[in-house]
Amino acid sequence: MDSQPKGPSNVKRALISGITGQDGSYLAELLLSKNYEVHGIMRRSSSFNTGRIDHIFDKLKLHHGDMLDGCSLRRAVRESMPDEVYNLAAQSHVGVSFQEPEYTMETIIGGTLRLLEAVREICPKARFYQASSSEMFGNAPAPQNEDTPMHPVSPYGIAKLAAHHLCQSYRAQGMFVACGILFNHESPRRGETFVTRKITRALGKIYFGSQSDLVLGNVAARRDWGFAEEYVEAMWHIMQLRESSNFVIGTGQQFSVGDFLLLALFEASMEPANRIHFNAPQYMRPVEIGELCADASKAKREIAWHPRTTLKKLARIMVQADLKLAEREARDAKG
Ligand code: NAP
Ligand code: F7E
Repeated sequence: MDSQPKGPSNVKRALISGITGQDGSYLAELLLSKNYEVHGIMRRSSSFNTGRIDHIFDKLKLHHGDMLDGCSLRRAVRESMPDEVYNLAAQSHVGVSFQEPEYTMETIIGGTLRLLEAVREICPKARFYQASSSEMFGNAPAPQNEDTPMHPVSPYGIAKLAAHHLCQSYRAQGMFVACGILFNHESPRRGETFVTRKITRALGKIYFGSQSDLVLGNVAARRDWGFAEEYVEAMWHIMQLRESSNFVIGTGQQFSVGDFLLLALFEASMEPANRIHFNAPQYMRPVEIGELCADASKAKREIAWHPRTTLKKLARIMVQADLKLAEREARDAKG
């Protein structure tokens, strides 16, 4: 069955897996601003998991589904009949992937396969975006671009590379399947266990007295960090091209975790040196990637995408948001 019957107004429809995540929420906002009908797949949880999309909840069409459940994915595709599918759902934490390798592989490889198959079966002309990752490069020398050989070291990176290869196969079979190889991107909506947000959230809580110490792992690791809101713009642009291909998206600037910590401390005007601990064994990874840095020249050339937010500015945005959040929590706690 082909799926392109549009509504009377010819409105484009998008389906986002992982709509409740950091990127899903920014992408949903972007697509709504472009007048898309936005559908999202959200999984059942025993507690609310819609905090990042509550402000646009009424404008979205949400479908219960899980990347492990092909029936639910097929139903979501059938009910939404999308023109564009954005596959953002994943167990996305690299550290956790060492402890939950099977679940990580299942959500990322199996989940991507199930969604690709559902699209091929129900709406083969729909365009498909895959959230590939710089973690796929492993310890390949920086800077990394679309042609850099990939040697992933974590279960997460290996799963993302397998899903990336699956996407190349479906593209070769004639589907429009675009892969964005995104480097780390952060925001005040970043999950609180990723290192940048862990740092800014802790500074806010330490400032307002609800946390005593910040315990970190390897602060020497170097990453290429950008602002998530700008990265979802790249996703959309990649999906509007005549032909699908792979794009590296990143800033081209590399900083260590320690550098980010110093920027965040500066923005918060804090010096709690004796409360910050490094190299804690529980946060060290069995295998670590030393440095990642994007060569995003293809994106600059072909979709005119370039990052606008420096790491210093990103640290300021995140610190200010987390100081406000911690202040609100402190006020609520007092009653
Ligand atoms: P995130 O905040 O962790 O969001 C992940 C989303 O996937 C959430 O909506 C989560 O639902 C959903 N999900 C997880 N397991 C699922 C399952 N079994 N079935 C259905 N949904 C499931 O991640 P993000 O930072 O927005 O990243 C989006 C995508 O880009 C991910 O695939 C990630 O691996 C990839 N990526 C991220 C970065 C980055 O720096 N942020 C870089 C490269 C690639 P809940 O809200 O219920 O947990
Ligand atoms: O770690 C080090 C850690 O967990 C960054 C995901 O979005 O980006 C993300 O993966 C670095 C690593 O991100 C702590 O060892 C030190 O070297 O914030 P992270 P990540 O692993 O780079 C890629 C591109 C994705 O695709 C992923 O989905 O920071 N680090 N101390 C720490 N990391 C954490 N989480 N916690 C610490 O205490």
